[in-house]
Amino acid sequence: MSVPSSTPAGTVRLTVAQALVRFLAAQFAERDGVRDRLIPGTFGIFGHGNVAGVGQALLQNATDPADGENPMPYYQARNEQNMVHTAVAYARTTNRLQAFACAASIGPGSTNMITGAALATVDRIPVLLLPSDIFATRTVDPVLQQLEDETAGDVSVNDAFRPVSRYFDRISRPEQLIPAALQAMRVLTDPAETGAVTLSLPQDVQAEAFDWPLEFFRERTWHVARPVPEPAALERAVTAIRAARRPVLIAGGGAIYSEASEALAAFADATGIPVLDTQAGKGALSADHPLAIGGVGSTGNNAANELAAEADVIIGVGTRYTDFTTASHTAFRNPEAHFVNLNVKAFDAAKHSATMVVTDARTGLDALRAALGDHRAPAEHGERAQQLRAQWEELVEPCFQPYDQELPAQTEIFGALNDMMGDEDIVINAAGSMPGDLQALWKARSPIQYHLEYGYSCMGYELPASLGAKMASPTSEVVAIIGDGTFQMAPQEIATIVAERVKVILVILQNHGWSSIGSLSESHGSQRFGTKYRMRNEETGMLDGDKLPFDIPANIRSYGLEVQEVSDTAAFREAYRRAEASSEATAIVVNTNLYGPNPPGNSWWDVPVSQVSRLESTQQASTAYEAEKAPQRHYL
Ligand SMILES: Cc1ncc(C[n+]2csc(CCOP(=O)(O)OP(=O)(O)O)c2C)c(N)n1
Ligand SMILES: [Mg+2]
Repeated sequence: MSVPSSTPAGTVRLTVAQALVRFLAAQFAERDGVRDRLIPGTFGIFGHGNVAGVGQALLQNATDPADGENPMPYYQARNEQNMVHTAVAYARTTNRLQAFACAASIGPGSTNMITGAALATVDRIPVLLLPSDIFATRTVDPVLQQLEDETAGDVSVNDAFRPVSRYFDRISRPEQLIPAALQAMRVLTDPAETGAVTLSLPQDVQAEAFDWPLEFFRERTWHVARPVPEPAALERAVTAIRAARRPVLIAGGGAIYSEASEALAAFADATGIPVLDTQAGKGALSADHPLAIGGVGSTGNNAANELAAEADVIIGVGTRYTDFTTASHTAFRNPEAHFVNLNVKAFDAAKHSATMVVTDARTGLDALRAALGDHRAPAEHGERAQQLRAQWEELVEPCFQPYDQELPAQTEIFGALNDMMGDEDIVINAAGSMPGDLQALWKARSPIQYHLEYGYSCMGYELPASLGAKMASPTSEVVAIIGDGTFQMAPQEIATIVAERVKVILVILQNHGWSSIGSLSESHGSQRFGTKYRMRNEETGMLDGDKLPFDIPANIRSYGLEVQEVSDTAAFREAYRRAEASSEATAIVVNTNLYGPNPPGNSWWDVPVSQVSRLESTQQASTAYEAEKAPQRHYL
C-alpha cells in the first residue's frame, strides 16, 4: 500500500477501521501449548454506520492486504442477534479459546446485538462486538437512527451495551483504539472476566486516518490462564471434604471450558464422590462413568436430586448455581449442607457461603485430589448413588418407547437421537420444553456433545448456533433441536447456512405452540392462556381457533434446504440417517405431541403465582405454590 511521505518513521497511516482489522488479525490465544487465531473471522451486516469504515477495511484486507497482514475472513449474516449467537457457539465449541468479531451498523443494527451480548455475558462466553455509533464530531446530528438525549449529548443507544458487556469502550478519537483494543483482548482471553466485549465505533471515526505505530500490529499471543489454588484455600477444602459423609460434586460449564474431564474422572475414581451435572456441565464426566449421576436441580433426575437433598458437602466445580441447579434453593435440604466451590471467578466461588477455592477447574481438581491423598467417601454412599441411578433409568425407560397416542412424545425422538449421534457430534438447544427433557434424559459421552444454552435460554439461539458450532468443529455432525415457536423467532440464518455450504442438521419439533410455557401456565393456574398457535376465534374472541396454515417444511424449502417431515420415531431414525449421509445441510420436521409426556421428576422451580385472583385455577395454584416454596432457604 502507498504510504504518504509525511508519515512519521515507524508508523503506518490507516483508518481506525483498517487498523482494527489489521490488529485483530494479528492476535493469537494459547493454552497448554496450543496456539490459534484469537479472532478467526468477522460476522457482519453493513449499513451507513459501517459500510465505508469497517466494511471498507474488510474489503481491503480481503483484496489488497498490507505486507504481512493476516486475513480476516468476513461472513455475511442475516440478523445481528443471530450472528452473535453464531459467534458464541463457535467460541463455546473451542472452549473459549477463540472469539469472533461481530460488526453492525448504527442504531437498530447495533441494538439487535444486545440480546446476543447479554447471552454471551450471562454464559461467560467471549465475543467481540463492534457496533457502529453516532458521529463523534456531532456535526450532522441527528444522524439517521440516532437517539437524541436532550439531557446528555454523549449518550447513544450503544450505551445499552454497557450492562451486558464485560468490557465497553467508545472509540471517539483514533488513538483511543490502542489501549481499548489491548484491554478488549485481555478480557476476551481471561476465563474469569470473559463475556461480551464491546468496542463502539462512531461512524466518522471508523473512516478517520491516523499514523499508527507499527508495533501495534505485531503478532501477539494471549496466554489463557489456569490459575492455581492458594494452598491455604485448598487445605480448607480438604478439611471440609474429609469430614463429609454424603458428598456430591456438581460439574458446571467451567469444567468443560477448562477441559477438566480427565481430572474430573480421576477425582471421582480416587474419592468415590458421585458427580452431578448442570446444563452447561453435562458431559464433563462421561455418562458411562459409574459415578456420573446426571442432571441436578429443577430439570434434573430423581437420583441426582435425592443425593443433592441429602448431601452434607457440595463441591461445585465451575458452576454459577443458577436457580435451575439449586431448584430455586430447594435442592439441598440437609441442614448441615456446606459448599466447597472451585471456580476461576471469585464471584462464583463465594456463592452459598462456600469454602471458596479460586482456581482453574482442571488445575484445582488435580490439586484437590493430590491433597486429599487416599481419602475416599464412605463406600455405601457411592453404592447408594449407583442404585439410585439404576432406579432412575428404569423409571424413565418408557420415555423412549412409543406412547399410545397419535404423535410421538419428543422424549422418544431424543432417545433415538442420543442413540444415533456419535460421541463427538454436537446437539444444540436453548429454550422450550426441550432443555428440561434433555437435561433429565440425555447421556453425553464427551464434553463437546451436549451444547445447551441455558444461562440465557434464548429462543432463536439454536439455529445460528449450529452454524457456529459446525464451523468450529467441522468433523462433528451438528444437530440443532428447534421448537416451532423458536423456529418462528429466528429462521433467517438458514440463508447463511446455505450460502456458506455448512452442513448442519436442523430438527424442528412442530407441536403448534409452546409446550413448555403451556404446561407451566397450566400448573400455575393460568390455563395455558395464549400459549398455543391458533387462529383468532371469531366466536370466543380468543386465540383458540384452528391451527395456523403456516407450513414450516415449505418455509425451510424456500431457503433452498431439503426437508423431511416425519410423525413417528421409526421414520425419524430413517430421516436422521439420510440427513447424516447427505453432504449438505438438511432439516427434519417432526410432528410431536404438545402435551408430552415429559420425563417424571420430583423437583421444583420458583415461578411466583398471583396471590389474589378471581380465578379458581389461580387460587389453587397459589395454595400449592406456598407449600412448594416452604423448603426454600438461603445457604449460609
Ligand atoms: C427470546 C425468548 N423469548 C421468550 C422466551 C420465553 N419462552 C421460553 S420457552 C417458550 C416457548 C418455546 O416454544 P417452542 O420453541 O415451540 O418449544 P416448546 O415449548 O413447544 O417445546 C417461550 C416463549 C424465551 N426463552 N426466549
Ligand atoms: Mg412448540
